Amino acid sequence: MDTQPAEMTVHSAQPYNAEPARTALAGRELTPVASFYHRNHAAERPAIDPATWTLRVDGMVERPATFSLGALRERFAEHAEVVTLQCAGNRRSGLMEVADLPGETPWGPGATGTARWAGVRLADVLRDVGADPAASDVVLTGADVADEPGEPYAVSVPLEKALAPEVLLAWSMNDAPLPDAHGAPVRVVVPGWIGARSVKWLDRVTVADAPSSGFYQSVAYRLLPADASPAPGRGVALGPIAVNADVLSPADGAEVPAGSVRVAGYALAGGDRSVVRVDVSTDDGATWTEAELAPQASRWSWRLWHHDLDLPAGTTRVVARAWDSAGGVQPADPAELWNPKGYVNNSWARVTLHAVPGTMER
Ligand SMILES: Nc1nc2c(c(=O)[nH]1)N[C@H]1C(S)=C(S)[C@@H](COP(=O)(O)O)O[C@H]1N2
Ligand SMILES: [Mo]
Repeated sequence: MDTQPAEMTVHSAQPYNAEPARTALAGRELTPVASFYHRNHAAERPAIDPATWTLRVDGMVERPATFSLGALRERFAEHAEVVTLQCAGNRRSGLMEVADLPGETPWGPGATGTARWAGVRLADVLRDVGADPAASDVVLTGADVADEPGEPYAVSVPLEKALAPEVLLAWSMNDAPLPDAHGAPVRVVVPGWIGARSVKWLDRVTVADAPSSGFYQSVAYRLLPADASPAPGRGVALGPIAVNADVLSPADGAEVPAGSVRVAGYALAGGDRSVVRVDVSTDDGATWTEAELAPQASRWSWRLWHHDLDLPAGTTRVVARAWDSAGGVQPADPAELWNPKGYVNNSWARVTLHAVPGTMER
């Protein structure tokens, strides 16, 4: 795996929010850790000693329990899954071109990445403590506390998803120990759901009869109509990712030799849907050609695609859109998608290429 320090666009140093260039994600089933985006809410990463770390599991359970890392490893079988994480704010910059989103991070195309995560199934832990089947939600709390809102990072997922076999308490990423920056010693990985549900630096798992009342569940990560303002409980809590795709290479604005140019990207269906088709257009969606889809590493990972274009000299805007197995297709226009927190920009992917005639050295 690539260990070179990758160039990241740093949106903020504290909290550390950074994304790779789109080309760093191109053509790879697994994103090297050095090119994996970072999305944090607290200025400081919590300092956790894995030797003394414990996970508390409580709430509506028969036997509340505390597990050390060693206890998790001994008691439960290890499972690995290739999973794409994607921040709900990925591609927010496209919404900011429609109308400003003050205070929100202007993510480009890189707030997403795919890794092989290994750890134990949350379901196995919940069964071990006797989670009450009458419960509805599982609250996942991290050890990090942001000054605003001054509470630990906590969100919830429905009990049904928490019990699904793909949801992991992961201690490894791309076959190496989970890096501190990505939530060591243990983070949650909730495949198919927005990145916000994959809680890092996991501290506590609480079985409950309601979603988390914390800020990150009740105010943030909710989709609001364009004319509403965020307030507790308003809007729709985001869960499964909406079908999305992007062009990953060439870079937006790249100069390429005229003639045959390979355009490559990813598509992600989200939830338990799958990508069934990706189209490419060079006439702003008047006509489309189907791209070639690569085999998928797992049902929870993105689907890489490519398409060879024959580009005339001059400027061409390349547009791509994906379809999912529920018949969902990406919408054309970010203006229709604009929302007050700037989530879920899944409008058509667009990059502009400048093709230069014949004389370029190859
Ligand atoms: N404890 C904790 N978990 C967290 C966050 C956080 O700030 N604190 N950010 C969430 C969000 S919004 C995303 S998109 C992913 C990002 O994971 P990464 O930084 O490993 O890429 O972590 C999620 N889990
Ligand atoms: Mo996120």
